[in-house]
Amino acid sequence: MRFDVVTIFPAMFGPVFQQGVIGRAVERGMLELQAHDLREHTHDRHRQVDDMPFGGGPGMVMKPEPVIEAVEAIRARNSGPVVLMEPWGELLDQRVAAELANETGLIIVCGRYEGIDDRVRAALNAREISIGDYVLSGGEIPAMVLIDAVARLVPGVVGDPGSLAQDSFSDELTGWPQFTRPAEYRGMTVPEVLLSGDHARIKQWRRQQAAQRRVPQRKELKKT
Ligand code: 9D3
Repeated sequence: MRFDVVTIFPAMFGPVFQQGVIGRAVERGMLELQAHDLREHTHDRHRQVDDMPFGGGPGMVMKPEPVIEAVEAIRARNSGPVVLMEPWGELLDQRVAAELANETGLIIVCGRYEGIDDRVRAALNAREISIGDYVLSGGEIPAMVLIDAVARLVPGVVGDPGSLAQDSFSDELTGWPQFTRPAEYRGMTVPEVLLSGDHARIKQWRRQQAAQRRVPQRKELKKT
């Protein structure tokens, strides 16, 4: 799967795409990730990517032409849908990530300032996605979150498919309490059942613990 990101801060993406599961998948050629500098698609001397909002008001708005021309340049290599990272977008969840993982690629535009000129959304038939109801300073970190969530669903990216979606999405999020050696540390012990070797009892204990984690702070993590 191919991810092309349009941003005024392409350097933010280098280190993130070189680490861990994603970094290894890039090295193995399963994923292609490229960050494109929006300023490369300006035509004026000041390489201006923003301008004052029509109608007045504070802040600046991302100009439409550099964004549309950047996406047009990427189109030759990436036929996937365009996603605009915007704080008012559709909330990212595992269902949205799984849907996007079916694509051969994504073209992701990171918003900055007060937002992107609204003609871009219509012109590119773009989907707007937010990662949650809190205010960040731009769409770059949200784009990294989206790429991580989608990329690990691409077959072969996560080495052990058993560590992916075991029984359900909510189980994958919830999991159960984990312990490793030593069996006792400063008087704190590991639940006896995990040392018992009784796999049926262990499975039952883990299911019950996972259910308990969904109560009370995350009641919305129902079985799906
Ligand atoms: C009142 C005007 N605000 C937007 C309706 C201004 C504004 C706040 C924050 C404009 C841009 C931003 C920067 N955030 C993002 O670009 C962003 C974001 C976020 O802040 N939270 C969660 N998901 C995302 S995706 C992109």
